[in-house]
Amino acid sequence: MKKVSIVMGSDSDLPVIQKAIAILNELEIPFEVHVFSAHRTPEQARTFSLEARDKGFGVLIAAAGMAAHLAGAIAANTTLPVIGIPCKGPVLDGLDALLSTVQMPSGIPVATVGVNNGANAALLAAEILSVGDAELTQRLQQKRERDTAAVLEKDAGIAARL
Ligand code: RP5
Repeated sequence: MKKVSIVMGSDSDLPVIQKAIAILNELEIPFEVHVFSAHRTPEQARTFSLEARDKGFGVLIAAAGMAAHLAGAIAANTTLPVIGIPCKGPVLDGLDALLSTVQMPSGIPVATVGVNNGANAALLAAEILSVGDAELTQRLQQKRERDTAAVLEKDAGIAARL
């Protein structure tokens, strides 16, 4: 199976990507985690992006906060699908990172999930990889059913908590 890479702009973004890591583990998808910054280590981010396809990656996830150019900088150097996670920073509640990540010019797409939504980034990566992979498709379907059952359990228990 192709690997997923998770790149974060700083190790301070780790709490956000922990949610992605948990889901990739749950779905038995191989992954690597790196810290590269569009601004602090631009050469390393560029080299990683250029080599990603040959290194066996199928989807790249990039998490960054503030002036969050990491996902776009990675997407500029690969035709692999790139998923951006805008991370909430100390000011502006993540709106800065959201706009920096989502407002890409035509021709260089970044599939941007919600602020701090590492879970959706991992699920979207899994859905992309599941195209043409029947076993992963089945694991995704089973996860969806577990998640649905968990919500229905909350519905059944909510009255007792009021
Ligand atoms: C961004 O700046 C990083 O992705 C992080 O969200 C933010 C702050 O980084 P640190 O100063 O905590 O290293 O590039």
